[in-house]
Parts: sequence; structure tokens; C-alpha cells
Amino acid sequence: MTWLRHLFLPAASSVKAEDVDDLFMFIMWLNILFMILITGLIVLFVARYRRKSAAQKTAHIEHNTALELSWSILPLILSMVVFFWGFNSYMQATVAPDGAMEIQVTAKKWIWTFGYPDGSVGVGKLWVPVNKPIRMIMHSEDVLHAFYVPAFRVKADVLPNRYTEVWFQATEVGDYVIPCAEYCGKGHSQMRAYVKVVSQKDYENFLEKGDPDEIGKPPAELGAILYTNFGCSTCHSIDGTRGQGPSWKGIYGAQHKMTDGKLFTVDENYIRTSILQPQQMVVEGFQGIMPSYQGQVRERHLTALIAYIKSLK
Ligand code: HEC
Ligand SMILES: [Cu+2]
Repeated sequence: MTWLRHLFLPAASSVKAEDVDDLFMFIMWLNILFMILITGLIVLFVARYRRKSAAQKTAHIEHNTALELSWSILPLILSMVVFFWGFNSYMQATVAPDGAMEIQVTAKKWIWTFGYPDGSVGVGKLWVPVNKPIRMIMHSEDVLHAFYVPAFRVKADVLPNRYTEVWFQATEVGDYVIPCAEYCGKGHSQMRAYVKVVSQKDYENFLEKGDPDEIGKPPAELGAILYTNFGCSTCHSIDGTRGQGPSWKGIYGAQHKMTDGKLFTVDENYIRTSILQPQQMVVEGFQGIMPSYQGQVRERHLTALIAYIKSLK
């Protein structure tokens, strides 16, 4: 019966997912059942008790105790089942088990940043070990966002000036998408990150040596990966079209005018400052909305992004 349980639902890969799906399916089938029952009775009554002639009268009925009790008590029982099932499931989903690994999540337009227990930080990609409870402690640096992992059936608002949390325990190794689930401005639909669920060994390897997808790649190739992982692609195109930010096509070596009238040549230092302190130099014709990546990118990331921008002739 698992096909029935997962009907219309995305793959379920966390310990909570089964329970959420079961309750969802229970409510859905209950609704379908009552929809058929009620519309069926309406059609039946319309056909059967339609007034056929002016003289025809229906019997005058005061009430029917058995019928009235059953249509009150039965729905009460059903809604209480849904309430207690949902309440219990909600409590379990809200309170992380003791000893869960903690991850600090920062949302800002339009990137997700993850802080690990050892102090390292990652953008756009969250590495977690499989079969371990993980508690996410989240806040926003600007507007409302929402952390949502459909495959884990977890979702919570991420607010400025306050922490919210969710926890999950992934049951299968794989990549799972985190789409932002609260409209947060122009780049909202592209505000995505990934949870990368790996074995304990691969996770330790990652903490020790860094992301294996990033190691041993020529800088420009790594830069191309970071372009999407770090969310630069949300605002910068590489084909010359203007987005929220200027396109990167052919900018290396060009002279760019800033809003304060100063001229800069786009070179290594200019790009570096643009990434770390974007507010220092705001390109004319654009708004200073670029988030700072200070403390979130490593030296080799900067080198790679610079090499990539250089390569876009
Ligand atoms: C939220 C949108 C946004 C994101 C995400 C973003 N940028 Fe920007 N970026 C801008 C805007 C807007 C400008 C122009 C205003 C300014 O200079 O601050 C800009 C300017 C730049 C410039 C200068 C471009 C020029 O033509 O002079 C560089 C280089 C740059 N960004 C690199 C990056 C890199 C690398 C990333 C990803 C690690 C990134 N940006 C992510 C919005 C963004
Ligand atoms: Cu968002």
C-alpha cells in the first residue's frame, strides 16, 4: 500500500515524513468520502423529494434524535482524531531530540548560509550525516523567508530579530532541494539551497578536508559551480542580460562607473571588494542590494569566482 500512501506526494526521506504523509492521506480520504456522501445525498434528495404538483405536500417532521446525535457525534470523533494525531505529530516535529547536532541557518536576500558546529560556514549547500537528528536554528538578516525541505516534510518561517527552529533526521543519502517558501522579493523563486545527506564518514571527511566537489578543480570550473551554489546566478547573468545586478559577461578589464561618479577598472581587487564589501562600490544604474559574502567564502572561493568572471569573454 505504499504507492497509495505516497500518491501525489514527493519522495519521503526523513523519520517524520511517514507520519506526516499518513495524517495527510487520512484527512484527504476522509474529505473525499464526505464529499461523495454529501453530494450524493443532495442529488438523491433533489430527485426524490422534488415537488411534482401544487397539491403535493411532504410530511411535517419535527426532529429525529438518532439522526441528529449521529451527525453531531461522528464528526466530533473524527475531528478529535485529526486534532490529537496532528497535535502529537506537531509536538514531535517541533521539539528536537536531546543531543541533536546544531546548524545555524542565516537567510538573506537571496542566499542561505549554514554554520557548522566546528565554526565553518557554507553557502547554498548544507552537508549533514544520514540517520542523525539535526536541529536548525534559523534567523533572517532582512525580510521573512521560510526554510522548507519537501522531502523531509519540514517547513518553518525564518524571521529577522528572532530565532525559529526545525529539526529533521534524514533516512537516505542524496541531495534534497530547499526552496524558500515565503515570498521575499524579486529573487524569491531562485532562492534555493541543497541539503546534501551523506554517510558519517563522508561528513567527517567534508569537515576535515572541505567539499570534495570543490577540490582539485581548475579555478574557473569551480567558479562556475559556485556561481549557482552561492546564489550569484540569482542576480547576475553570464550572457549579457541585465538582472538585479550587472551581467558578468565581458566585464573583466572594463571601466565601470559607480553611483558616486568614481571610475574603477574591473580587476582582481575590484571583484574581491565587490564580493566582500559590495556596498563600498555600487555600480551606476544599480541598487546596493548585493549581500556581503564576508566571512562566508574562503580564499579559494574568491580565486575561483575571479577566474570564472575573467573567463566570461
Ligand atoms: C541579491 C542580488 C545579488 C547577489 C546574490 C549577488 N550580487 Fe553581485 N551585485 C549585485 C548588484 C545589484 C550589483 C551592482 C551594485 C553593486 O555594485 O553593489 C552587484 C555587483 C557585483 C559586481 C560588480 C559588477 C560590475 O559590473 O562592476 C561583482 C563582481 C559581483 N557583484 C559579484 C558577485 C558574486 C561573485 C556573487 C556571488 C558570490 C554575487 N555578486 C551575488 C547583486 C547581487
Ligand atoms: Cu526567501
